[in-house]
Amino acid sequence: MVTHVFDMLAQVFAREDVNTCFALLGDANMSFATRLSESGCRMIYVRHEHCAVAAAMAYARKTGSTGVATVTCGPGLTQLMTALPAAVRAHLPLVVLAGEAPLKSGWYNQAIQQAPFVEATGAAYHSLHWPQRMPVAIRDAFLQAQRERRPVVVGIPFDLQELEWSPTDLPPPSRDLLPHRSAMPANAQDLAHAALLIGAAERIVVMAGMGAVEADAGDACRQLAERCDGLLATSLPARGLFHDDPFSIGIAGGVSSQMARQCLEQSDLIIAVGCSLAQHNSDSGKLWEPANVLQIDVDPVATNQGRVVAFHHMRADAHLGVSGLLEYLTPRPARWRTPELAQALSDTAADDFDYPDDPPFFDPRAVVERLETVLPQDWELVNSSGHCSYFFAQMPSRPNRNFLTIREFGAIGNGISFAMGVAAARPDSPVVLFDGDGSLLMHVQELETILRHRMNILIVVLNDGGYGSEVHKLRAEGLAIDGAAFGRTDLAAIARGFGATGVAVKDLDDLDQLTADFAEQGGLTVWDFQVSDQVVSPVIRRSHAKPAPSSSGDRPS
Ligand SMILES: Cc1ncc(C[n+]2csc(CCOP(=O)(O)OP(=O)(O)O)c2C)c(N)n1
Repeated sequence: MVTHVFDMLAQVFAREDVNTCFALLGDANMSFATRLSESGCRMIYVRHEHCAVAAAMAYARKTGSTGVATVTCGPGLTQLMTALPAAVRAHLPLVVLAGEAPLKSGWYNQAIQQAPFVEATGAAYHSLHWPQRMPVAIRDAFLQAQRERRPVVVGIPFDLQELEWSPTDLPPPSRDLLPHRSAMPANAQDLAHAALLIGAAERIVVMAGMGAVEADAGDACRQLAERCDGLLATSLPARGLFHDDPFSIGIAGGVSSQMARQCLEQSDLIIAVGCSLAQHNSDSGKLWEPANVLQIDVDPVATNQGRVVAFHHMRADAHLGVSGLLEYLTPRPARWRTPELAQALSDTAADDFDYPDDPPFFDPRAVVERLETVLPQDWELVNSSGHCSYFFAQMPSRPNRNFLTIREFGAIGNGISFAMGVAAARPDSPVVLFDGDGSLLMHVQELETILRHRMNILIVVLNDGGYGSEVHKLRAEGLAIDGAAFGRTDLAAIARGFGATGVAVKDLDDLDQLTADFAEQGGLTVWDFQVSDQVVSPVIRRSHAKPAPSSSGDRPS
């Protein structure tokens, strides 16, 4: 049998231990993808290229491996312009094999300069035009993606892929070459300095980010908080790292609960562990002063996203840094960590702003409160974006190991893809996606992919009849909401149209039975909750503080 370059490409990917690839086929990648599938790799064939890369992102986050996707040239590649920057900002290693237009033709309708598109997103692009070099170049793409923690796209003209290939030895895979990176301990001087800062502070909050999650520093952070009479918090992606600790205040950031905001305001030292101190993490600097921040990180920074974020730094792995610090600290009496505070933390609603009932629509807070109690603890949860994400962020009992949110590029429409990536990574666990109607409809075609690949996904939609984020902001500015309030699409009927289970939930008391039904049947289910568009998250109440009357714009449901 004749061997082609596409056979070799598939072999090189297989040697990189790629066992899952998200794909949408076209002339410039279908031979490669088909061979990769034949090599035993699980192919997840999606309906939009964006979703291939977005699903690979969630897969990479959940498995700790490099996410892999393949798209065709030209229009296949240009569809990636929202997913790639999101992956860059979330520091996710991906390798994407994109076709390129054939070199032999003087004209090709799908030809476009691909490198500028990809490079504009912050991802790397390598155009491979010399077959003999491809095995090493692809291996190096895997090395680069892992070392730089960003997407690397390799573009290969499809006429080159069709060339005959004389089999030769393939290079050792990236796993044989990637330098072993031992965790970095803290420097003794830095530890002493940090201990002095801690000694001088009275109200300390230990705040963990994804660096702490990855370094498995959760227990050390709990000990640190206990030893210095401090409280615990996380960034949004690290939500749930301290879910069962009575002195956890939950998420630090724009979506903080009212209690968390109070505690952060009282704090005189934030110890940010493995946390990049992004804008939203401090609610754009509103939650604390940078002078009160000690950052423990392998790559500490003075500024991030246009702000000074920390004056005190310790360069160390999150786990080793915090454990080292523990040796320098003696326990202090519990003045802040009182039983009364623990009680208040567990009893106080995230937001108790009073909104009048708006029948027949649910208050989104009531929906989330009920979901928090009925959904099994070991199901995987995926939070999407939009106004509803504030409400879905308030599920304090959920552990981080079953939680995923990737929001660094602020794009809506990723929820379904992220849920598919998680379902691929954790096939034994049901996945619950929390989404808004606008975000879901942006890539609703993927319901078919979920069904075809027999994934167990429950989609919970807070359906407020449009782009709630925009509706609330326009209203607050006294502007017409027509461009964002479209009326409530019947999402349950849409789900049924795809062949899934769709339920328009009318009574929260039905949720126990509905949960039991989904647990038993599996597959794809959509729960459509029609929620009031009059309940505004505190995030928007704060940022648009001048409510002005305007019509609700609801179409009768
Ligand atoms: C790709 C993209 N397009 C537009 C926006 C602007 N935007 C932010 S939130 C939002 C509304 C999302 O609506 P939905 O998913 O229904 O959630 P809701 O805000 O109603 O809770 C929009 C359009 C965005 N962030 N990303």
